[in-house]
Amino acid sequence: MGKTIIISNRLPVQLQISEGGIVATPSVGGLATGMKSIHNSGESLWIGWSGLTDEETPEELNDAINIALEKHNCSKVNLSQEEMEGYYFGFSNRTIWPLFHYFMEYTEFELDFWESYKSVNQKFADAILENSDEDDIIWVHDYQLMLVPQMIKEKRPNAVIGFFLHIPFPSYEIFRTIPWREELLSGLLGADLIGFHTYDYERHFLSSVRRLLGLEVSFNDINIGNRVVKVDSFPMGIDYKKFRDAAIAHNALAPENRSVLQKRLDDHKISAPDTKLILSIDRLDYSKGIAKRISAFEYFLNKYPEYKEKVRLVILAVPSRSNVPQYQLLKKEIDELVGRLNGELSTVNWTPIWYFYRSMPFKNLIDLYISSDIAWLTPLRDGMNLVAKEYIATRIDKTGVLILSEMAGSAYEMNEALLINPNNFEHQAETLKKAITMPKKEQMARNMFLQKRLERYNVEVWAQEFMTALKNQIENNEAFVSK
Ligand code: ADQ
Repeated sequence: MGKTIIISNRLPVQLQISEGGIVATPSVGGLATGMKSIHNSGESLWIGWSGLTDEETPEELNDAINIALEKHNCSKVNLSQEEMEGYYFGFSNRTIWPLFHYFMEYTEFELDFWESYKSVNQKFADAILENSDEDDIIWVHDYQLMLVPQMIKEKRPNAVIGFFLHIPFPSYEIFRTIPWREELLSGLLGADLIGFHTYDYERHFLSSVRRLLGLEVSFNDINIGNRVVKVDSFPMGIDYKKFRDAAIAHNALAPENRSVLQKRLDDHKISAPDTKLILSIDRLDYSKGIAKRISAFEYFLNKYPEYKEKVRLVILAVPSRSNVPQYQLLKKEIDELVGRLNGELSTVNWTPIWYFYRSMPFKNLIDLYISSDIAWLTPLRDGMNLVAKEYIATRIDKTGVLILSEMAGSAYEMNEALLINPNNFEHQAETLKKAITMPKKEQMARNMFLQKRLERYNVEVWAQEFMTALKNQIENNEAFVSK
């Protein structure tokens, strides 16, 4: 086998153009971390968009940008503002994203978006063909690039291609509403291995393939005539050691060296030792159920007024896709809900919700994780949800309670968490009460199991298992063809 080619919408580096030149710094997201072991070991190339449109990239700096990216084994696909509007903000985030998260009412079926998606996927496929050799292994990531596997296979039938979807795959009843459903499925079937976070997403996909394309599916193999496509679930893990070590290092910091946020959190603990801190961290996205969570919190405080001044909800929402109208409306709705609830219930000693709308540096994320008694994550749909795993990894002394939505992929592996239906306020109020009053011993017993599993099935293992399965599938197909 040759080198590994990784393809995702965004490259795992951030570009900064300043008078001093171009600086490319590695980004710290889950995917970048997960692929690090593969990307850094041996020969590997990562292909994706740089984060700057053509209009934002000065012509004279193009070569310098390419050189800066090459140092990180990255190669960029150039996209114009118009392409980003149609392919990314359009088809990816106004068609696929809402539909795959079961938000039919937000889904737009626009022919122009689709045309742009197709042509940008072709651009990615061309960049891969140009930058790879016959014996390379190609791993395509996520919903922005679902047509790429087939586009490569058409030109290079022997290419070895894996595809992983980071978001849910919806049920057939939802998926079949897409005007270009067959094209999307055929696009994916260019891959030799297709991976999902959970068994349910895998089943939904197989059902759509069987019913829409009429292909023969046996267990998790799809027979497409000249070869077999394997479909499997690979629940994504986190860099467990990184989170755990960061929490240990943070706990060991002398008070004067702690961050401003940590000092504020410490002061809060000292001045109100009986007050429980409840944390939620998400991208500001309607799929994450932030608005419902605020309403559920209000319901809880009204049902159990004895907890007023005894709990505080910290909401950290990361700005996301603010070019899409639905996200602008959601931001407004959350601002209003937080403002109203705080306005109605605050006392001189207590603000029920602390709301941060920003991206935070890693060290502040850790501050929040280690200082919170409870993590309350209520996505209405979520492919996996890594925040749930990160929270548990940072709980060095094993205390802390995770309340997690059943609608998150991570709920399948995190049975020891308190699982809730985000639409059921009554049950959530009971669950919050249970979390607040849970004895430490029980918290520790639950987290011990969760931590063990997260440590064992970390993100590196996830990436390696996918690569091993892909290689096995190629061997199986070679045997299949020679039969
Ligand atoms: P996301 O929807 O982005 O990912 P998630 O899995 O929770 O959701 O990952 C978010 C990441 O961003 C976490 O690693 C978290 O630490 C970080 N983060 C969150 N808030 C932050 C903040 N304010 N500042 C800085 N960093 C912050 C998509 C899918 C998920 C799937 C992942 C991985 O939607 O379902 O779990 O991909 O496949």
